[in-house]
Amino acid sequence: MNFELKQNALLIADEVTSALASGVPVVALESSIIAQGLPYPLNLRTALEVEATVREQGAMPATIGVIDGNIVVGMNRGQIETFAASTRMLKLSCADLPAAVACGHSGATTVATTLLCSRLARIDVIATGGMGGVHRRHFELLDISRDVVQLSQSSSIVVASGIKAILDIANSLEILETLGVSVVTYGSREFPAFWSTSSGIESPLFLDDTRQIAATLLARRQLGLDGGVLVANPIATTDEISRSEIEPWIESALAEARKEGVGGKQITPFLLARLYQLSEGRTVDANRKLVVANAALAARIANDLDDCRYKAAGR
Ligand code: PSU
Ligand code: MN
Repeated sequence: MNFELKQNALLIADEVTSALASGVPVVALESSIIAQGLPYPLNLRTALEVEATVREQGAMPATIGVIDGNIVVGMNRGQIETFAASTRMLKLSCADLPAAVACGHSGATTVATTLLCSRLARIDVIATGGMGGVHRRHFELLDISRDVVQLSQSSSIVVASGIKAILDIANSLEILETLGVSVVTYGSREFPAFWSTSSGIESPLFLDDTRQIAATLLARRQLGLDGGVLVANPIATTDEISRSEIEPWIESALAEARKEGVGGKQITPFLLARLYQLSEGRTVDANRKLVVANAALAARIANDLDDCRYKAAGR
């Protein structure tokens, strides 16, 4: 077989290139939440609302996905629509990305892959819904999201509403600490639980000044520390589903996954889809609101990051 590796599989949208060149803050957005995390057509509505929110804050959105083997940084509307409507888009984690690039496949990027691709494009800030972590069944099947490992190797900021509540939040925080990721909760002392403001766990750090969050990433770089910062942004109390209400649904979705033998990269989309049904749409509505709020906060942090750099350069 004649096989030639492409010279440059990184396609950065013109708008994003100009923003990066002229110092307009850029926020990277993942596409697995579109292709696997939310149902159609709410996934499309959410993706567009997230992009519009970033723009309203004076920043440039860059939704990332892999199209025919190219890493696209700044997907256009048609591309986002295709990802939203597709029922069979691949979910690409870091282990899958090289083969997708080599073979010319298309697929959606998780937080982990988005971290990898956004570093290639020199984008420092990512917004998502909920960070991956240690799965609750880890004691019988070791399942730890690549999101955690990748953030420990990427000098970036991920803004999320904590770690998804379908996971083992306490152990996820432990492994983040082991790997040296800075975990900061914005505006609260308690670490949030994705759809709920409360996890019952005190946050490792809390900061309510976005400039201090930006400075934390720069301080990591000065200290020569690899890896980045997870910013946990609690869902608004008016939008949340309380922990006591959601926990029985999570338990029954987990029991179903177990019965049906769902595992690997299917488990997260399966649980999110079951919770959508069990909650009669409430989890998805909350998910949409929290990811929009995370995008707004990410844009402000990206802006502060640029200001900090500007000052540090003594200009
Ligand atoms: N946040 C959401 N919905 C999602 C995700 C995040 O609100 O669907 C996705 C992200 O792409 C994240 C992935 O990286 O879930 C985690 O998957 P896994 O547990 O297989 O690593
Ligand atoms: Mn996994």
